[in-house]
Amino acid sequence: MNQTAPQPKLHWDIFCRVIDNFGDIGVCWRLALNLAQRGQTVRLWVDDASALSWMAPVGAPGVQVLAWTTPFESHGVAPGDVLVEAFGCDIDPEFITRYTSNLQARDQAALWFNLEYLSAEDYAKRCHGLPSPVMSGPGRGLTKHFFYPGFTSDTGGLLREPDLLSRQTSFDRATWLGAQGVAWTGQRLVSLFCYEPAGLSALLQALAADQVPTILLVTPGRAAAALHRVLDEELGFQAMFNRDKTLSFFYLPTLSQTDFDHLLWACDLNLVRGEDSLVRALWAGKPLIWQLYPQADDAHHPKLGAFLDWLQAPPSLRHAHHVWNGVHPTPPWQPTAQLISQQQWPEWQATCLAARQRLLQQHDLVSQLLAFVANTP
Ligand code: TRH
Repeated sequence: MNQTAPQPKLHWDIFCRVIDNFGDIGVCWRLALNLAQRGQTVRLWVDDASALSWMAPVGAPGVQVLAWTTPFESHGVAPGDVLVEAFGCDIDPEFITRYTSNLQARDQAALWFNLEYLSAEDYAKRCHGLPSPVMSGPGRGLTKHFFYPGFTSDTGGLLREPDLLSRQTSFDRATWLGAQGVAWTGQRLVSLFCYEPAGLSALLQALAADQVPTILLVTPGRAAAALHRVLDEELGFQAMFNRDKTLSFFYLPTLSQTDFDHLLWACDLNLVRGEDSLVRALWAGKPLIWQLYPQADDAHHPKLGAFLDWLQAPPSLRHAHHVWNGVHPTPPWQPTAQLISQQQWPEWQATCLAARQRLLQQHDLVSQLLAFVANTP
């Protein structure tokens, strides 16, 4: 469901600091693109745009990427109508000073959002949309608003571009795989995009032990490195591991975000991580196992629990998530082959499709942002 009411054409400034990995810029780029697809004009200020060279190699009409430097060089750019601070970054005071005086001159309220991380935990519902009065600095007296993405209609929703379903419908799996050089003759396909999951060895053993031939499509970077480590240091010494070569490996280059989506649509099971790839795997509508960004205080454990509850995951899918994330390691008496097997596929598939269907009934994140903006005097 997309909100279709005509929207004012506004100028947006999105600010993004790349802390770690690719999620910060990945989410901000998708947000910028999504806004531009709906007629908005977007400047994306980012302190490290290097990943965009492969994530979004051709850019997008309506989106301008600018270097967010320290000290801030605004290059004389006047602030737009809407400000978005992604993931708790702070916009420079010079820019806020100009934004504030523009608002005062036009007698307008601030359109200033603090875009937060995605979680299925209850706090996202409680905090979504809350005002945050600015008490000091050049923006003193203005009000920002918290914008929490989420999985239910009482949150800010998920990023979903208007043409997603039509693009999925016209996607041809065999053609796309051929173009990537994957020699696919009907094998089960599993994508691997992860950190260093506790359950990697268990999953590889389970896939190799299953009767169905599987190709693991491995993304570069941490996922490929983690795989090599497990193969070299653990499984390489086990004579029985993958003896029949049921499991084979295909190493991918970095893909554009568009092709990363295609990868998820092409696979039968997606192993994803972080934030943006989880959302994309949900839209792919295939079984998925999510690795959360590991946090020192195990804050990712309740986050995983909340997601599995929302997903209405059956016990086998919960178990796979727990093993994958090292939440409850596989008890020694449980054969790892049970972690994943062909019998579970229909149930996992039905669960993920039902979740996708629930999400499709809700407003997407950009529709909600636009509605919020349209309703602000
Ligand atoms: O890279 P991530 O692990 O990012 C994470 C999360 O954002 C998390 O919330 C944050 O706390 C942590 O970093 C520090 O995973 P994520 O969010 O899935 O982002 C990956 C992006 O990279 C996503 O937009 C998809 C994109 N991508 C491609 O475009 N091409 C590729 O080939 C690959 C492997 C990824």
